[in-house]
Amino acid sequence: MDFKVEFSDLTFENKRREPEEYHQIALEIRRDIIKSLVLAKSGHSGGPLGISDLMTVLFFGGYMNYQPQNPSYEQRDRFVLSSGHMAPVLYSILARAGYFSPHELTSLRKFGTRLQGHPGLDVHLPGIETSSGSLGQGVSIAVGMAISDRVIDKNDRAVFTLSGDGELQEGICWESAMSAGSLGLDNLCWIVDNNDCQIDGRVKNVMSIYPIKDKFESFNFDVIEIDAHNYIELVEAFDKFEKNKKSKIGKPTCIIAKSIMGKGVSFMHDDYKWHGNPPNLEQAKKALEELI
Ligand SMILES: Cc1ncc(C[n+]2csc(CCOP(=O)(O)OP(=O)(O)O)c2C)c(N)n1
Repeated sequence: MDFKVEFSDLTFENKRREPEEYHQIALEIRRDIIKSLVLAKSGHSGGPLGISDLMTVLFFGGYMNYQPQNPSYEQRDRFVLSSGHMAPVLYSILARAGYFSPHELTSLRKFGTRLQGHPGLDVHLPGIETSSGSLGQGVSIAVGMAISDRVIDKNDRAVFTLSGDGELQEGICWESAMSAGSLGLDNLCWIVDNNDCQIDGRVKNVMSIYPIKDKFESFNFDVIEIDAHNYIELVEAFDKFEKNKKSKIGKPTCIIAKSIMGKGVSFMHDDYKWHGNPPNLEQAKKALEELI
């Protein structure tokens, strides 16, 4: 098949933008996801595509304080991808932010590279704050980071973490939520990727975690429900978190982001069977034709 995978050199600044600009960046991120996965021949397509809009606003909308040229800059905000299997979206975001060359995205899931199937500290990829992939552990680590910032060091840093909705079936998530809520960690923003899909089907059918909002509210979170593909709602949600943190509201923020697995690619749209599969060459070509 006549099909060559190439990555652009584009990088993006971290600043407030108009919705159309976010849309264009998110398209680049989605193209990266498809390209890196078709080369890897394994990995997760659906979740990363579904959360691309949110990740774009978070990293390229001026909501996180970070310095790609100085990744361990002490005052940086931290992002923990608790759904470690969604690594392709994080790798693309970090490359496009300037942490490493976008050409490194060709090495996803290859032996000995820094872009392993799940983020790992052992490979020293700039921008990765912790290893993750064992569901539930990332959120507990993020809560630990938020405790060290707010309770021990008393600094102004923020901690963002992203978990899946299926991931909420792990008991450790609720221990983490209880700690965060009872300690009033208003420097913590917990994002739930609510696509209602998980590896074996619909979350509500496999083992329901609904109502998500009531559960987080009962643990003292300020809960915001949004459409994860609406840039206005995304911006409002992150603005609200900033406000909560600044005014020291005494509650962590939870953003329930209603997303669509496989968003942007017609044959993956809202289909849990794309949770853990890569596109083949033909499918990648078709997906890239749609992502323009
Ligand atoms: C502790 C643990 N158990 C099982 C898995 C295998 N696993 C990886 S992703 C996944 C489903 C997660 O569903 P969800 O969080 O909704 O992610 P999505 O399908 O939306 O990508 C499972 C069971 C794991 N990574 N960690």
